[in-house]
Amino acid sequence: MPTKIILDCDPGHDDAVAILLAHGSPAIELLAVTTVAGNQTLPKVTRNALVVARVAGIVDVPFAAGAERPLIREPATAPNIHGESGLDGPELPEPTIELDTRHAVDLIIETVMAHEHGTVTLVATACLTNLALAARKEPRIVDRVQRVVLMGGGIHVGNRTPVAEFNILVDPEAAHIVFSAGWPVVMVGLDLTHQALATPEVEQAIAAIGTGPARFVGALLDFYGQRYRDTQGFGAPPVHDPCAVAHVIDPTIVRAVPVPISIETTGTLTLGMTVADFRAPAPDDCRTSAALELDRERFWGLVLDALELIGDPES
Ligand SMILES: [Ca+2]
Repeated sequence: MPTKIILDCDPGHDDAVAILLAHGSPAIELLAVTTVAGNQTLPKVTRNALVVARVAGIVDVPFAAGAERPLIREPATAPNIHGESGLDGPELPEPTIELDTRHAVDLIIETVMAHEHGTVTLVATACLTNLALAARKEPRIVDRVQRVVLMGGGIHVGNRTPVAEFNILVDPEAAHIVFSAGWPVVMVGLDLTHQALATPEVEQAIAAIGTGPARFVGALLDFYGQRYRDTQGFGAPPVHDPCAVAHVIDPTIVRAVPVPISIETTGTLTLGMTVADFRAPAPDDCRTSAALELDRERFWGLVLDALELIGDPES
């Protein structure tokens, strides 16, 4: 049985790859895609999600827009990495599916409540505003979802600051709500995603598939890789978001260990830090875990297999 997921995202180059992986993997049933302001403004990331739906040939999954800003803080975007559109690089076709009229928070709640207890996984690859609002609006979902798997944070490294990762830093109060809600949380942070580099060999393997979606991903990675080289000193770009989807598909590819994790919401130098306590073995009731080890080859194998399976929807 494939795992049912709701994907909450802010496309975003790596979000686009996450959507394609979720759609193309036989191990995943994509129930809904929801968007939140992050890499770019809400209208831009929402449009981008619909663009990816067209490229991937997704026609029967609801897409809904959510929070247009963090709970408390001022909005922050990442045009330095994702460009003015949030998805710069490839030509972006006109979307062909309509946005669901519901707010993302309501779509998340209704979808979770409509499925059997313990069968829906929430996958978040953006700041956690929508998930926090959903948990507050309908607290029963906290017990009802199987777990939350999120790309964000990091144990030993940040990207937006020395110790904070973008998704967590943009809305640390929302992250605090999600990490302390009581549902199981798997944090797929920078320690893990910095191992998921789109090397020239990976780009060549994607190009060799030769389909429209593969060319789209290639153009995304060209732009994204250049920005990572120019602004962050990476030789090849870390493709963060599909790592969270990969953990759902196969936890032996993205390996996590239980550890208590708290979110810094008041530090002057450490705001948005995901503080993990490795001083002792995690207690039995620990609900959080951190992904630390990636099987790189099998991870890219999942992405390539998904692209192969998606084929050429527009031809
Ligand atoms: Ca993202």
